[in-house]
Amino acid sequence: MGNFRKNCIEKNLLIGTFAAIPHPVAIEVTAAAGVDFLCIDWEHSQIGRERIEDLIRAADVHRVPAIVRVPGHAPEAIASVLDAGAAGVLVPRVSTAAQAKAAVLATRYPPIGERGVGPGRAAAYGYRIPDYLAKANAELVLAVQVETAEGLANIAEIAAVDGIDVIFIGPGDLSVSIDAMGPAGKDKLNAAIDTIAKTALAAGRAVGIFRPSPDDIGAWSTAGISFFLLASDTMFLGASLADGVAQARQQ
Ligand code: 3PY
Repeated sequence: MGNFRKNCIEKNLLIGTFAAIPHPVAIEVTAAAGVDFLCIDWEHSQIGRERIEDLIRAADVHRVPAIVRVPGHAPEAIASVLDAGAAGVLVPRVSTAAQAKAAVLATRYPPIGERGVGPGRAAAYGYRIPDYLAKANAELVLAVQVETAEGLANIAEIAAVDGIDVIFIGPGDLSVSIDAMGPAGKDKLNAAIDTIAKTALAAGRAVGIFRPSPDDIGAWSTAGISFFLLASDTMFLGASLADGVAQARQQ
């Protein structure tokens, strides 16, 4: 099994960030900053399919595993980024066991799943298909994102689906979906996150979460969450620049 998937499954602390800037330079800067992995955000950025392959290539140069958040559940999108060499996928808005099972089928080759064989970059453009087939099911990470009221209600069934490595919580969407936005909704949101985390951990899954800042990583890590996506390249760029400008103006 690849080290990245092993670290996910063994619930070792992993700190990554979303990559939303469509240029390999941003990937190199992110990799140099010391992240354990990164997640190229195809769902919520202007990164296009062709560029994803170059971003993965840049991450590979720095030996940082790059997974891709696909824009939906389409098996073609999942296969396409895995063929490009992604270390795994993050599938958004998984709210039922059937959707979780479909993500497994799209990510894994037979006999576990139904992923089609292609001569992409991951398989050295066809020259190493047997080698890639032999290791892909063992090494690729499948994270499914639970971020709706329906997903919260169905978490036990979702977490029970074999082939899922990480249950990833999207607090932003979840807060909107369960009507727990802003400071007034904080306790309700935290209770929902806690329910998802406890249920997924009890089913043996690793648990991940998005955090916009590092402030409460320690608390969530104590609760058993191990796979963190901390903000994004654009968010860090904006926050750090705003801070620098503010400090400069004070002098
Ligand atoms: C959420 O918080 O809903 C997310 O999807 C994080 O990217």
